[in-house]
Amino acid sequence: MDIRNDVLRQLKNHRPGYSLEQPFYIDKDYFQLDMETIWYRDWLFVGHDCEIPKAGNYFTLQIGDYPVVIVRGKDKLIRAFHNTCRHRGHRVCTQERGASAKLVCPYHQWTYDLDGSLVFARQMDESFDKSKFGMKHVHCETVGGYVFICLANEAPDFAPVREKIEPYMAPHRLWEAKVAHQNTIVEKGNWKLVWENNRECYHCAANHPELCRTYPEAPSATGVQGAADDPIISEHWARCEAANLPSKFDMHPDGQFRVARMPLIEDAESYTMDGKRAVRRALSDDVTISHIGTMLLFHYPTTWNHMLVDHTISFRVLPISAEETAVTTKWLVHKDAVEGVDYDIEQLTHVWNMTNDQDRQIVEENAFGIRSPAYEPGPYSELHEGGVMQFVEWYTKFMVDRLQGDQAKLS
Ligand code: 3BY
Ligand code: FES
Ligand code: FE
Repeated sequence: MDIRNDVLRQLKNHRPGYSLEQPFYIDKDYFQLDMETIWYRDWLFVGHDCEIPKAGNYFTLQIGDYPVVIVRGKDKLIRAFHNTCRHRGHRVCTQERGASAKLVCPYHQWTYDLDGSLVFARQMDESFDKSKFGMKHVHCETVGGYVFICLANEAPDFAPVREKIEPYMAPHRLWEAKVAHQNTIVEKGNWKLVWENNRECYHCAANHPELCRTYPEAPSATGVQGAADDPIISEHWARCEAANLPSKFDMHPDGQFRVARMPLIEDAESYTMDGKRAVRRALSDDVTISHIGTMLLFHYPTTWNHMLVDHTISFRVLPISAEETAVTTKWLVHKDAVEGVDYDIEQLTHVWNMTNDQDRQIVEENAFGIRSPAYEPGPYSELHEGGVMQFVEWYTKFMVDRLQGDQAKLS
C-alpha cells in the first residue's frame, strides 16, 4: 500500500506545537518513508577524518539498507563507496574498521584500489573490462574534521553547510585530534524521539544530575531562540569572538543545522563532576583563552556535538528500525594527549555515559507510552521546548517538500 498520501495529509494537518501522530514513531512503512525521503537523500555525518589518518585506513557503517565504506586514498583524500562488490555483491570490507593497501573482496578476491577502481579480478574472460566495474561512489565531503556522505545520485549542495559550520569548528583543529574513546548504544525508540529528547533541557534537572553540574538547563542554552538578550551569553560571545572563536548563535534558514558557543555553569570548563578539565593537554593551540564553554553544533538528522576547550564529544544517530536507533558517542582529544597521564578514560567519559544512559531510558519509556492506543499528540512547552518544535517543524517541512516534489515530477 502506498502511504505517501496519508503521510502527506497528516503532515500538512500537523498541529503546530504538538508532538506527531503515533505512526510517525512506530510504523514500519512510515519509517521506510523517512529512510527514503531523508536518510537516503541528504547529507549524513558518518565519522571523523582523524579515525582514518593514513592511506588505506577505512571504516564501515550501515545506513538502512546501504552498507558503506569510508576510506583514505593514497592521495590523502577521503572517499566513500557502496560496500557491495561489483562481482556478485559480497560486502568488500566486512570489519568495522581496518587498514589495507587495497580493498580485497573476501569472496573471490576481486581487488579494488583505494580510489574504488577495480585493479584485479582473477581468471575472468579476456573480454572482461575492469574499468566498468569499479566500486560505486557515494558523495563525500569533509569539514572541520567531520566526514559527511550523501547516498543520493544527486546530492544537495554542501556549500551552505561548510560555509556556516567550518569557521566555528576550525579553531578546534579536530582533523588532527584522536578518538580517545567511543561507544554505541541502541535505544529502543524511533530516531525522531532521540532527537526530540535532545532538543530540550526541560527534562534535564530531574534526569541528568551529573550533566547539570556543568551544563545550564536554561532554554537559552539548548533552544533555538538565539539568546542574544541573555547578558551572560552575549558577554561570553563577545569575549570568545575577541579571541577569534566564532560564537554567535547561527542557524541556517531551513533549520537543518545551527552553531552556537554557549557558556557552561559558573567557572566550569568541561563535562566532569567538578567542572575542571578532563584532559590536561588542551585540544587545540588555536584556542588561546580558557572558559570557552561548549560549541554546540547540530545537523539533522545525524549529529549533535559539544566542542570544549579540552575535548570534543560527537554524537551520531543512525536509525536501525522504526523503533530502534543507534547512538554512537566519540570523545576526541589532542593527538598527543596520553591516556593515564593527561586523561583518565573513566573521568573523561563519566558524565556523558551517565547522561546517554539516562536519555536512553527516557526515549525507551517515551516510546513505550506512545505505543498505547490512548496516546495522542501533546503540547510542547513554549518556554522549554522551542528546540523540539523547531525539529518537528524541520522534519514536517522537509518531508512535505520532498514528497510533493516527487509527486510533481511524476505528474
Ligand atoms: O546534548 C545536548 O546538547 C542536549 C542539550 C540539553 C539536553 N541534551 C543534553
Ligand atoms: Fe566479490 Fe566475488 S563477490 S569477488
Ligand atoms: Fe537528556
